Amino acid sequence: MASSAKSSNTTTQYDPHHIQSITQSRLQNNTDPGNKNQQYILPMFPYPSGQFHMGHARNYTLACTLNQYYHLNGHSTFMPMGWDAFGLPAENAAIKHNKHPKEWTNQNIKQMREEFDRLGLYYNWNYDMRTCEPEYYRWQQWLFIQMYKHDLAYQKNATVNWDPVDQTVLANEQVINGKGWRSGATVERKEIKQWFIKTTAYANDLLSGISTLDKWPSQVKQMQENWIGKSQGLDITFQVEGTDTSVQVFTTRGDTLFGASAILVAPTHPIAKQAANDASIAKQLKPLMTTGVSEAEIEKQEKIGVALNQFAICPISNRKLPIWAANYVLMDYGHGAIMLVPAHCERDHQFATKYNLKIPAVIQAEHDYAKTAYLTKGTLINSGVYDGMSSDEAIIKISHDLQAKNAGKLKEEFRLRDWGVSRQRYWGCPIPMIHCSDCGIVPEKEENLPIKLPTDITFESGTNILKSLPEFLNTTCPKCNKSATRETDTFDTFLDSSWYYARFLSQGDTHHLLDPKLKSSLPVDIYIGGIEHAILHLLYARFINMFLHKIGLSDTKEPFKEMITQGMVLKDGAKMSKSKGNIVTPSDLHATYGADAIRLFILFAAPPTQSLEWSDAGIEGMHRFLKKVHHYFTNQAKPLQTERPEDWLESQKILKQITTDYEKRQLNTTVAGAMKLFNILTNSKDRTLTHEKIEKIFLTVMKPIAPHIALYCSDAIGFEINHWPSIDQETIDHAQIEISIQVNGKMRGKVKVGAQDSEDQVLKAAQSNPIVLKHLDHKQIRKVIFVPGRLLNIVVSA
Ligand code: ANZ
Ligand code: ZN
Repeated sequence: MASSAKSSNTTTQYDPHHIQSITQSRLQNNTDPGNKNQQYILPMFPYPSGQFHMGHARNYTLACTLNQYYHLNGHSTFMPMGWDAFGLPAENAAIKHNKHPKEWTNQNIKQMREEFDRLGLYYNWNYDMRTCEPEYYRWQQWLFIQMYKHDLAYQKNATVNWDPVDQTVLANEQVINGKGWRSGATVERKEIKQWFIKTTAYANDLLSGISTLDKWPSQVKQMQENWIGKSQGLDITFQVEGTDTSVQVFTTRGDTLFGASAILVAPTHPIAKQAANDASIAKQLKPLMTTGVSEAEIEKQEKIGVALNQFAICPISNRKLPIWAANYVLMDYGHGAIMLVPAHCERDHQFATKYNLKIPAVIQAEHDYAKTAYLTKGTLINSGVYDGMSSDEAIIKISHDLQAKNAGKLKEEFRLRDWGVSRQRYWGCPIPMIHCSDCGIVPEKEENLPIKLPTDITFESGTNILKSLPEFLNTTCPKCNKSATRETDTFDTFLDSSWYYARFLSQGDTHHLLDPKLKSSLPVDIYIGGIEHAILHLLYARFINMFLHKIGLSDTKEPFKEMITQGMVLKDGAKMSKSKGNIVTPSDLHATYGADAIRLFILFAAPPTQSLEWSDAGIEGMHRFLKKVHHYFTNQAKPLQTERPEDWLESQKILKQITTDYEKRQLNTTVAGAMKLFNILTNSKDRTLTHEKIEKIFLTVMKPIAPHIALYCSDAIGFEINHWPSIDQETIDHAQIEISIQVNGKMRGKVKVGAQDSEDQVLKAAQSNPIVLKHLDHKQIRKVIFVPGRLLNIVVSA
């Protein structure tokens, strides 16, 4: 506070809740979409679990702060919020508490919405959207039918995790150490018909698009790239001895063909199924299937196999290789079959060791093959005409030789699989497909959408509810009008969240998924969310947007121009979570400190992308700072009619830095900058005209980070915050500063120069200083060391 003449204002206590109540109504600055010069700012919408945690508070504060910043810079902003409202937790809660999932969900939404308001997180609630409402999922059904018509959706048999006790399909994360999470039963693999979206059709686009995402974190781009996982390799076809069938393998190491000592197929490969006609083989195959289907799960488990008593013939060497089924061969990668090369692949080495298969080495190396595989490429040995070639030469030569025999070729393979979107669950969007005994699969007529999820249900029947509801199940075929049945699977909730950013723009529109007038509002300008969504969610959203682009609903291929991945919130170094019992809830903090202190702490404690360590002292500190701000602005002295140029210069340098930090999304240092501005004010003995101007700058830069107090204090001094302050670059450029001059490391004087002056200009100024000149003594300058803003050291020869 300015210490000269105290004003006559009576000192009031800092009361954040009171301040919030009188400023709140003026903080909403969101507009409708479609405005010129608009920023579409979107934090990932939440799953309405009912628990509003610090991670939410962080995500939604970051977005709000950027929103206010852009608003002050003359942009209109669109920042909607909605709810990712379908999914398993609601269904589980429904079973547990005997409550309808919708009731549970809506109650949670209500609670969480209150938290948003309490924390001053002002979203455009006119666009509130819930994925469990028919007006939302109608367009999802429509979208799926368009994908089906474009040959991007299909049904096929796929292996799922099956809980034999609960008689239900389990998601990978519901399989814990090979057991069902609820029943504890050993999980089996089971094949059922499921719906897929053909993400692989866009594999190359998804990969090449990554290079256009220059405002995405490189880490996230790398994760996307790895997930798509393009591999260069060879397809090789082996004849099955004594039959006219063949088995195809995909290998990235065609150079090791002569090191193959068996062919392994997946337990559900046609050859294994055929062999299972023999009851004893069928029995042996069973244990290969009693494990989860996720790659991570498969990687962990012991590698086991069964000899199928058949042989494959190598197309190049004509060697006979035994065919086995093995649990670690995935049916849906490559061709569901591999050549076993124990000497050069670690998994294969383990397998061969267990079953006493040969380990022929074909790459030259000093290596103990009894212990491990040798993985590096090199020079071929024991490989007939290919001996002496490098691995890469051999791959090319072998591919030519295979091609000549029509037994293989070079092949690009993607790790990316098609996206399984079927869930055998009630609480999800019904898949709008009909099964007719005459016409097969027929999409529902678009005019009949939405296919509503029946709401009058009970969970007693346990398994698939939709199957047990004749009103839902029975319908007529849209093609032939005969009686037919509906698909009873519902969509994976990842589909719900893969296009919501587009729908927000047209929320409530009953004619279009996205009004053509609004499609230029895509892409989202700034998308903010947790790193845990770096792979699947972003990939699915990118895929769907590429499809929207294809059918003319989006102007761009990519949905999100800039991506900010926020770090985790930690306490004592561990993730803040209910299971660890180290939760600090925003609502508890709010009761004590109010919204502004929480927002300030969240922003100040760490850069957005790094993890944030919770600290009680930290929030206390913010609270104290706000108290001082409140006190300063509610106890104002009349300004002295003088200026303080040095304080003005300082304020301009800080303002410039804050502005740069906003552009770099370094929101933590913008808070530090605001505090420095405040220090200029409180460190000054007098309140001058200069300080009056700095006060306004301070309150303006506070508005995005602590909006309530900023408005309250600006009211107190009769100032209206309405645009970002322009930087007085003149003053910064023409500022004079003192630079210390050394000769051979010894201080010889100071010179006044321009703050922006170059090394040469400072050297000239130094050379016109008589004392410095004396010490230079016409000697030759050997080196000049310049520390801008501080020092110039001239090194001369002795
Ligand atoms: C022979 C070989 C020799 C292999 C060697 C590797 C090293 P990426 O790079 O991820 O594409 N593979 C192929 N299909 C498979 C399936 N369905 N399930 C499990 N494994 C499969 O991996 C390609 C390699 O993964 C292929 O190259 C194959 O093993 C294995 F020294 O073939 B390789
Ligand atoms: Zn029909």
